[in-house]
Amino acid sequence: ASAANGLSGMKHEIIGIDPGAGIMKATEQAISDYELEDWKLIEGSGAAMTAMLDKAIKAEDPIIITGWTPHWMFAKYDLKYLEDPQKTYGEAEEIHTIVRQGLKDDHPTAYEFLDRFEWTSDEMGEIMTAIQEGSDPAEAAKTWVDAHPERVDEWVKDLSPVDGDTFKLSYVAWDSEIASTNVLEYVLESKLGYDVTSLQVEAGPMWTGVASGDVDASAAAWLPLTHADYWAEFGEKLEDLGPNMTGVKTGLVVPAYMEINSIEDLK
Ligand code: PBE
Repeated sequence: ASAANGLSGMKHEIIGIDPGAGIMKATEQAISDYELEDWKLIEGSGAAMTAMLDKAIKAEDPIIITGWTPHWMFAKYDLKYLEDPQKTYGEAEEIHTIVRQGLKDDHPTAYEFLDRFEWTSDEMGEIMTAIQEGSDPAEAAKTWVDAHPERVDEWVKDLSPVDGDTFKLSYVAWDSEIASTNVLEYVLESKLGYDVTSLQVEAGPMWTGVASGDVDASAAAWLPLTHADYWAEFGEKLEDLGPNMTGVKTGLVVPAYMEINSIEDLK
């Protein structure tokens, strides 16, 4: 693997995901901040990106991807974030739960549950790994919820269940958000009596849906940086229930066998 560990002979491509993802905007910003004009950010999807990562690692080829934590790929492969001395990918990122205006009056039980909902990246990681190993997402969420009654009780204790009220969640098909949304759906249905529809959409429509009131809630708002543009556009038109997870991160990620350590090394 002569060319494998450095950058020589490597196509100057960063393997990205869906164009609406905040990490794509941050990566365009990184290309500008670090003067990487000869690098190209490739659009795709989370699934295509992890498929390419798997293939590269099996061949010990060099690869640079847009990555984030929590994600099962860090458990499966030996990976590292490239240092980001300019902090283009921000610091102290969090995942927030956002809800439509008026939700508190219309669905007080769901509102209170969503307001209490918070968990850790390790907890989410258990579900992500189960899904990656072949479990159906709804089944993986159910298994996790059933195995963690004390945690779930913190979220639903003393709330009055409803009788089949309909409720709409929206999310993007990022692995982290597939896990969280399936947990919310299962708890809302099995513990609180709602009839839930989870709409899989692009990032823009996810924010627009909650802002317009077409969707009740989403647990997939990455703030303050990753979704800063969406927040600037829609923040006033919805309610932010605060973080459901802290200490999350985004950046450029490479296999540990690569000899570069910083985004600056791409120049
Ligand atoms: N992500 C995962 C999303 C937020 C969740 C980092 C890919 C994004 O970049 O918008």
